[in-house]
Amino acid sequence: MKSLILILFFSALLHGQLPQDTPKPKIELKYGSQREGRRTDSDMARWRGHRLGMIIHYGLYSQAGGAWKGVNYAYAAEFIKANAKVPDEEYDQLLKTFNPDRNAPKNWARLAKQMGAKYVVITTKHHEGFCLWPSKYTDFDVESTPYKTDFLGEFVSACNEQGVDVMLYYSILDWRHKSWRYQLKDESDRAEFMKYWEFASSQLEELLERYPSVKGFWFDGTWDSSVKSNGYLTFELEQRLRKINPGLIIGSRLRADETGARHFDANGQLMGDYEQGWERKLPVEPLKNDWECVMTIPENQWGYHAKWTGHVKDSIELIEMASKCTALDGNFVINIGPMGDGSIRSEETRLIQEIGAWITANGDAIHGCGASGLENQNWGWLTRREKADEINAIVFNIPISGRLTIQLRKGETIKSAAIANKKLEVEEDSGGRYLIHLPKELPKTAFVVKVQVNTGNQITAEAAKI
Ligand code: H79
Repeated sequence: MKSLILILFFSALLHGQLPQDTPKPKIELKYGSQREGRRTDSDMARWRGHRLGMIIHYGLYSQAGGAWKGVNYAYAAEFIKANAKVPDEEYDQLLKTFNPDRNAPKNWARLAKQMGAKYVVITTKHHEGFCLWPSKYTDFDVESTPYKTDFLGEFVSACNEQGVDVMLYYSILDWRHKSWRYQLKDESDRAEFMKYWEFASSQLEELLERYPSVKGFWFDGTWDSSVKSNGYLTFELEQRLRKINPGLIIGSRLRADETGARHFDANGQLMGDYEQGWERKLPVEPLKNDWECVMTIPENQWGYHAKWTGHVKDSIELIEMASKCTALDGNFVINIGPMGDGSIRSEETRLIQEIGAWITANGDAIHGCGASGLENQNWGWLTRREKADEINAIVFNIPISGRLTIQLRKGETIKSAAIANKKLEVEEDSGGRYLIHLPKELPKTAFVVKVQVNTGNQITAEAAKI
């Protein structure tokens, strides 16, 4: 009898029938995720294929460069109003001196293209509240400055000319608008906040109507209780925007559900189109959802700061991050913070040129590629174009042995390997393991070994989810 009970117990364990193994019941949500798995339409496939982007932080804060009245504030330059506790009237003086070079929009679009960025995210309104386009809904905008004309529109046109897609950054949090609330303590707060929500929603619709070529929104400043405890508002806003442009791409940061869960609903499903929580950090393995990482060049500066502190990334570090993101099925977006007059600091110009030069030579291992379906090795990152029988081995760390290990899956074999059409010796080990012998003379920077693979029946959706 005892043994029968034991057998029944282990059999139940094996089949996952014990109470502790029963899956959590699904919570009925009205405002949660609207989709299972990734989007499969062509707009999303285009975004996913970009892999490399640029984000630009530009606003009134760009003129201050991280200092106020001669005092330097080390924390993020775009926070200068908060860092230096500048009253509105005093901050407003920056309107009078906002007069960037008229060529800035064209120059930035050209630089994005030069870097190999396939899309640009630009701040239309950051936490400070200043709008880079002439908005019907506020005077705190570019029309009230000596620049006068539609800076954002000029930038969108310049990007269109360069063939670079545009996404618009918009901060829901607004330090300037009188009706913004961090939390809703009573009915009067709620009434004001609803006014703010209508203001923000109208502005977003205005942006879509003014710039129909825009591909999506990059939302920020949605973490306060006023927003997250009213998740239905973010749901309704998402629907409202998709009505204007059904192909719109919206990151998860906009969204909260009715339980207050953000990015992922209470059932753990992603809300919006891609994971937007990868700010200045990268995952360690491919994710099941689409995702994007935004990265600063210095530690935590987005807007222009005259005095960068801490470690400043170099081009190879950023190129490796871009390669890693592609290998892990995500997009990589590098931030620049133009100066008040619209010019780009020399450190950023140099990085853009160096990254661009590398991408010109090796970009086909990044653009349009994704996870290889193989295990990444210590020497670098493996990427693959959908259904391709060619794998890109992007090498950052040359093994002392002079040999690259590649572990294929059952049924796959390597046909050949080459660096820039120069064939390399390939040695077969056991169990699908291959050793690629590197030549003595190697490029001075990261390089790509193209590996032709006989895939047998292995290339399936799981192999390269582009
Ligand atoms: O635009 C750049 C920054 O200015 C902006 N986001 C990037 C893209 C930014 N705003 N605030 N922050 C970055 C930092 C805010 C961090 C916190 Fe929080 C908000 C700490 C607590 C609330 C995020 C949400 C981390 C924890 C909860």
